Amino acid sequence: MAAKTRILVPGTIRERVLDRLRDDFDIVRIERADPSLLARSEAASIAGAAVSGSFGAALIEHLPALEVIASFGVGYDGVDVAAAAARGIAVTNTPDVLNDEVADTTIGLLLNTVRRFPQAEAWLREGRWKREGAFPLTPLSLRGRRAGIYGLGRIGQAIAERLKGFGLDIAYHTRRPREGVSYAYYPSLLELAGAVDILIAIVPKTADTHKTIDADVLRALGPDGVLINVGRGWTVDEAALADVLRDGVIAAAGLDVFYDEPNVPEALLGLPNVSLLPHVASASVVTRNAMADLVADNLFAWFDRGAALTPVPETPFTRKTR
Ligand code: NAP
Ligand code: 8YV
Repeated sequence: MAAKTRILVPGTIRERVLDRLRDDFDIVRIERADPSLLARSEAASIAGAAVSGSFGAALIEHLPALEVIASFGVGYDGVDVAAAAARGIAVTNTPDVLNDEVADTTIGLLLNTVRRFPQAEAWLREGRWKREGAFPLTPLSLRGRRAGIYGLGRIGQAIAERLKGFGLDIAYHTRRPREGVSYAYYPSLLELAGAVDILIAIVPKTADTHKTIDADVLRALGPDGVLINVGRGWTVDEAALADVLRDGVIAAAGLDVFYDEPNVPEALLGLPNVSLLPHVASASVVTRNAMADLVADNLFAWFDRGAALTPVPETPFTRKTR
């Protein structure tokens, strides 16, 4: 009987990924993506990997027979893609299956930020409605606003569709204008921020997006301005954001992602005009299961048919061409 293909799984991953792979692959688990946890002899037999989180160059280098890394999540910034591409190793992610969930969460976070629903519920639960009367009217509303989307990709477009239903005017910034959309395009983030009063960030973590939402961009958003970030915390200068929220330079912010998760800056935690979520935009059972299935299906497709289902653009390899 032929030996099963060996798949490395560093750290934790949704159990459903392992359940899907167990019968067909030999799964090797290590506590974290650290090459010192895997003897050279064992490392030599690893042909694939499934990971949720980090998979660095040192681990890739330690695995001479590695062909494919299936990453859980559409953002694959935890994987050293340049190191993988240099060796002809395919990297896959989980696009599309989470678009609607993440877009739904974005709208929920926007409403929580603008209309202060978490605070209103706390008011009720604390008995203040009975004792003190109605929850104060919210100074902010979605009515009459213009939303700017920083990153009009798969998820950005799903967010825009929802915002249209709310009757909002929509604009966007990406590096290149997107064909087939009628929203107003701004060639720079600063110009977009100056033209809207809601800025929604849904860009990947790359060298080009680091702290691009800085004091200048936030100032351009203006005193009624609302920032929503569902992309990566990496994109926001959090110290500048805390300053502008404290000083009323912008009105409010809603954040699902942070620079150094799970650490959230005290300066943000202490502010009343910020709504915070612990990176839950895709975190429903149905959507996380769909993501888990796509991780597993990418490994099956690679080893059974020679090509992954959703390789990232930097690694367009097949088993034949690698
Ligand atoms: P996508 O389809 O690749 O879209 C990315 C968008 O960002 C594209 O419109 C792209 O347009 C734009 N972009 C990239 N670099 C840019 C830059 N330097 N300046 C301006 N625009 C830039 O990706 P997606 O599937 O929508 O996902 C986007 C990101 O959301 C993921 O990478 C992930 O980090 C994050 N995410 C977060 C959660 C969560 O749980 N909070 C869940 C899912 C995804 P151009 O290439 O034309 O610039
Ligand atoms: C996940 C995400 O929370 O897909 C992404 O890029 O940020 C989220 O959907 C994460 O990748 C896995 O926990």
